Amino acid sequence: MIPTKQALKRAAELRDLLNEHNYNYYVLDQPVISDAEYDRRLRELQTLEAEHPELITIDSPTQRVGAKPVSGFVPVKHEVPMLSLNNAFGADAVELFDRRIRDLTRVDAVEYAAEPKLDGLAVSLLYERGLLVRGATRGDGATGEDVTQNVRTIRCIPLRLKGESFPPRLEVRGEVFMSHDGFRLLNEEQQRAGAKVFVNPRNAAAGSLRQLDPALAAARPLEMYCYAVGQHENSELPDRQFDLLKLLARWGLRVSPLAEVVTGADGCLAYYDKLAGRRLSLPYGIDGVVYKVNSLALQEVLGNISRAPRWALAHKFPAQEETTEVRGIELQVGRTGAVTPVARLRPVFVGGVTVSNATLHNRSEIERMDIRVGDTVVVRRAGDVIPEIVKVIEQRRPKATRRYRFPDTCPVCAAHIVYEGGEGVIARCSGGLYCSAQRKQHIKHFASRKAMDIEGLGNKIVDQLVDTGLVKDVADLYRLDASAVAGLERMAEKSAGQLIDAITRSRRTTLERFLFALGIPHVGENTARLLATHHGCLESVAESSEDDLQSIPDIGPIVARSIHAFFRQPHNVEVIEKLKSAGVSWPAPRPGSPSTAALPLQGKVFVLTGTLQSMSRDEAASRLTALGARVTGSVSSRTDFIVAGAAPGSKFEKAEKLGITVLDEEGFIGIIGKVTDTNV
Ligand code: JCF
Repeated sequence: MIPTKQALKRAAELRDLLNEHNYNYYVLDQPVISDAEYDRRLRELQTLEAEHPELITIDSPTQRVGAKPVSGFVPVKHEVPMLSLNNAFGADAVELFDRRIRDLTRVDAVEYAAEPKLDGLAVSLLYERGLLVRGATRGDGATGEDVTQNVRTIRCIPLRLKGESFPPRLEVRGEVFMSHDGFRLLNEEQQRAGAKVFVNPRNAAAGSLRQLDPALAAARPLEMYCYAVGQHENSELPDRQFDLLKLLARWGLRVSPLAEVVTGADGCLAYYDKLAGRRLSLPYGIDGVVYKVNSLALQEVLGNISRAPRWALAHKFPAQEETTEVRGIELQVGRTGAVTPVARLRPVFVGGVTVSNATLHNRSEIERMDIRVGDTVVVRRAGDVIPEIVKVIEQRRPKATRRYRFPDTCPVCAAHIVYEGGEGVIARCSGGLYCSAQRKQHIKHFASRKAMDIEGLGNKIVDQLVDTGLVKDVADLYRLDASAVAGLERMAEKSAGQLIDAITRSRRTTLERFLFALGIPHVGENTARLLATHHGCLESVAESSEDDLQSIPDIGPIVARSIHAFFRQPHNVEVIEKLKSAGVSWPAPRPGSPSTAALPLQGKVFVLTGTLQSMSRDEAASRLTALGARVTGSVSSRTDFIVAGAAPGSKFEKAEKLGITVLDEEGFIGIIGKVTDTNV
């Protein structure tokens, strides 16, 4: 059947509409029509095309998927080689890069186009008369593979360029990658289907692009940011890299919204710091930033050395994953008896520090991953998190290894280990304070900065004090004399005297510090502060019923039960009495100070981020809690205020996203000052 004029017109309309929607949705991330409407229009076009196959065009949105599986990929020779980038790992290398460019170009302050370096793979797109005709991988830079069918399935890649001003033949280059969410969903799907699970988003993106069946590739959540032009015909390009990016965006191609123009090495380094701070809150992985001399004329002057341009530099973040060997698996016994397995590693530099230990979390984690002594493993350290083992490289497992067996008894005191929690994941030594490991941790906690703040009472000294029997409980600290301490290994007389002075000074404390120092399970600094402000004196806390305790906002049944039980344990009462008779004391409550009266910031939830000029974060938290507010570590929809000091972190961005009130330091002081003046 010959299509009517009307059918022709309608098909063109639908194509434009659907392509426009695709652009709004996948390139701009701003959909303007609903998914349902999109699906309706797509079905209408599919019906039309089924009736009149001659209406099908190469840029029809129905033609993204549907190509037949192939048996291999055809090589593609890159007319203009696809260059790689020189890497830099520190500020010195960036300064050297900028100095060379200044020397070679005689320009004083060089402008750079800076952008994030995506952790994906480089791809070339060829457009002829605005239509996507070929997609190719980088390969070795000279020859890649034709992956057109798979590239066509990537929704943010236009099948037809927008506008008219594009060159008749245009090669665009960029990075194809997978977002963290896309990667997670894909792996969940793969796991359900019993298929291969990918190690990281980069491998998943590379594997997806090299899928032989485009229908499978279509289901992979790939994305792309474009950053360069390769071959192009009969046209003038802008004379700056940044303007080129803007032009690519006008043609409907996706470019990074984080690209910026900066000046000199300082500008580059400031950009690097900014991106490093945002790295973990971005929805996709970046492994550094890229600087390119902004002027294309200067780029020409500078040229390439071997296969990398002299005018560009990849400034890499420290690697977050490295491989190393497991030298041993040891168990650590914490203050409350929790037994945590720890891997001792051959030290490696990862995430900016040298890592020689990684947490193994718990028994089921070791069993799940089957981590063995002698294994080669991938360790990961992202941001400030504790290093952990991501996976075992089984191909590199030596012959004579054995499965790790979690013991039944505490490695320190030989008491039985009991398992708690849903799947018995928490292992706990049942030895209590008879276990010297628990006793040591308890003493370390007691002496720590936010507790009794005994300067100089470090891990090594506590270990010796307990091992020699000089200290059996925290009260014994106040009976130590300088000559006994000076007898410890590597303890000079002077530092022994200083330690005794620090212990003496710690006798004068506050109720909240003392309550925190006691190490009552589930009582952190916040709860200790609440107890101190609501009760005013230790006796009142100790005598409270569980119900009384629960009447304090933010104290729930588990915490109340733990506090109540603590003060009914004879050993604890005895140690508290010993501490008091050794002279540990705190100011009596001010008459008329609030006990259970409503506080001005009662019920308000605050999050602190960044550095404050006028006080430490601890002090800010202390002031807030004293006014009845709760201070938490992470931003959620329940957060009322976020206080952002200098250089705030990702919490700030999250708060902005959630529309939470952000206070700067002045605003914060205003609030605590005002309520302090009028209400307390
Ligand atoms: O994001 C990237 N991985 C990336 C790679 C960004 C760029 O601007 C690049 C690149 C590789 C080569 N530019 C070149 C010239």
